[in-house]
Amino acid sequence: MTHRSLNRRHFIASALAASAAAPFLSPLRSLHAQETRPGAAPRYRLDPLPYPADFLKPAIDRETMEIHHGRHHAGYVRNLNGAVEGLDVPANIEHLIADLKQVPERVRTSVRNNGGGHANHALFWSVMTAANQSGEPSAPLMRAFERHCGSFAKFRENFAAAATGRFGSGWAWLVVREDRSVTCTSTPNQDSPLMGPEFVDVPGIPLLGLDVWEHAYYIHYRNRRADYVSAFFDIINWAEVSRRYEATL
Ligand code: MN3
Repeated sequence: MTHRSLNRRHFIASALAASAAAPFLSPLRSLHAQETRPGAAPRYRLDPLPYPADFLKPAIDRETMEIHHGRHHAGYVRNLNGAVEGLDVPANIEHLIADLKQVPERVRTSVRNNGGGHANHALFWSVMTAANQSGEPSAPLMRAFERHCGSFAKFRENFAAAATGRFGSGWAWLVVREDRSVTCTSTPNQDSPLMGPEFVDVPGIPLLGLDVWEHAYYIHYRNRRADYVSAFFDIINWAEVSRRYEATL
């Protein structure tokens, strides 16, 4: 193992450990508590949405939320449980996808897609809230935007560009990199920055994620992804994103 990958492992592990104390990981704590006897199933669980399905409208409509959570996210969890059946894997979904190389090769692609899908959507629900509760980034996060992106406005520009520029299905991200800088990036499919340099262009700890698969916006926005991305900025749960950032400091 290279020095670099040791560093990355240490970075991911310490950031995950730090963030385990934060309220936003309470769904993940419940996954932890669920780790039971070998062979017990299901290993991973779909938590309910942390708010009613119409809580985010008009930015995101009720029907989209119901289908997205109740069918798409549920499908990732179900398929993930099928893929890891009988395997000794971490109960914490973020730990699982941060160490895909430990997953047997025959199910690695399925765990990458469905484990990524589970982790990404769990994060996604948590970083959104009603527009009148969106708030603003904490002072430390605002300083990080200024230092690493140039300004908060520039962060928004970069994040929107990552979201609208991702061809096909994928995600836009705000991540903390190993050098502790924050930056915007995107991934295809259900890849997560947590998966590391073997799997993604910009590895790191995701603070904010935006699903830009068509299933995330097509009912209301049809093909107008840019309008969906623009509306997303109104419903970012800045308290949660700031907590995630401060857990990495
Ligand atoms: Mn989705």
